[in-house]
Amino acid sequence: MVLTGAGISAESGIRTFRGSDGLWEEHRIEEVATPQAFARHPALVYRFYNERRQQLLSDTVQPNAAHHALARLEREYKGTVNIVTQNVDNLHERAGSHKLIHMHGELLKSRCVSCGDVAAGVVTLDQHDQCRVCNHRGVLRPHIVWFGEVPFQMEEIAELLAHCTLFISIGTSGNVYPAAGFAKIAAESGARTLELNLEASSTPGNFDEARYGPAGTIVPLVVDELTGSS
Ligand code: BJW
Repeated sequence: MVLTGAGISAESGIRTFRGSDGLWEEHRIEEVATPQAFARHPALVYRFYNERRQQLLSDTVQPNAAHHALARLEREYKGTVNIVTQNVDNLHERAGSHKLIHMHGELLKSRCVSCGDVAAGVVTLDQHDQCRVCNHRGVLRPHIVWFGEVPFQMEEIAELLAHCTLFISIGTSGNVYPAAGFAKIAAESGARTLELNLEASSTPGNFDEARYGPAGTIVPLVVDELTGSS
């Protein structure tokens, strides 16, 4: 089981949340990524996600060596590889990963708060958009898990945590739960735990082993070891 966070996409040009440049127009992520912020300042929140979609769809943002290495791991590893990503970008799937859970949602999807329809291929979204299924207006929100909301596919994730033999955490600071607690759960279920990060996360004690460096460099090396290519 591989858990990924914003650090794996940093070398693709997508900013992390809690790095020194991790602000959006002076707003902390906690100020724009909550249901309360969306209720109070919908235009601000729509614009935050519209800008991030524009960036994700620009030619300069491409999967990097770490995303490609994980797709190779899925193809070549002798066991099953499941990726659970906290990232809302689509760089894992563009690199060729298939067994993938987006626990915090997906940037390029919208959700109707009236009928629940989830639509893909979203570029911009605002208060006036109409749901393609129920036809109501002003009901489409980003398909994103905000603070205080329950992440997606938690039952499948619990199954993976209970049965995985190796748990690898890549590029996540360990500040946001429930993901920050996954390594501990996996370890308690008997898995070996490995952290790959630029620097130690907030929960280094949850890992049997850690390797520090840019994901684009260290993830391919670990994948080589796991597939016997080194
Ligand atoms: C590199 C690198 C390179 C850089 N190579 N590495 C008190 C205690 C415990 C919990 C709570 C609490 N108070 C409130 C809570 C719950 C809350 C929470 O955790 N709050 C904390 C702030 C304390 N959590 C929630 O509300 C969650 N829901 C929940 O708990 O529901 C209850 C429930 C759960 C389960 C079952 C039943 C009920 C929801 C959390 C939603 C998070 N949403 C966001 C934004 C939406 C997505 C978006 O807009 O993009 O998700 S917040 C933001 O943080 C985003 C990320 O996915 C998430 C994690 O961030 P990540 O990926 O770790 O990024 P950074 O920036 O923090 O770290 C980057 C890392 O990369 C660093 O370590 C760098 O070193 C590294 N790095 N360059 C390798 N080149």
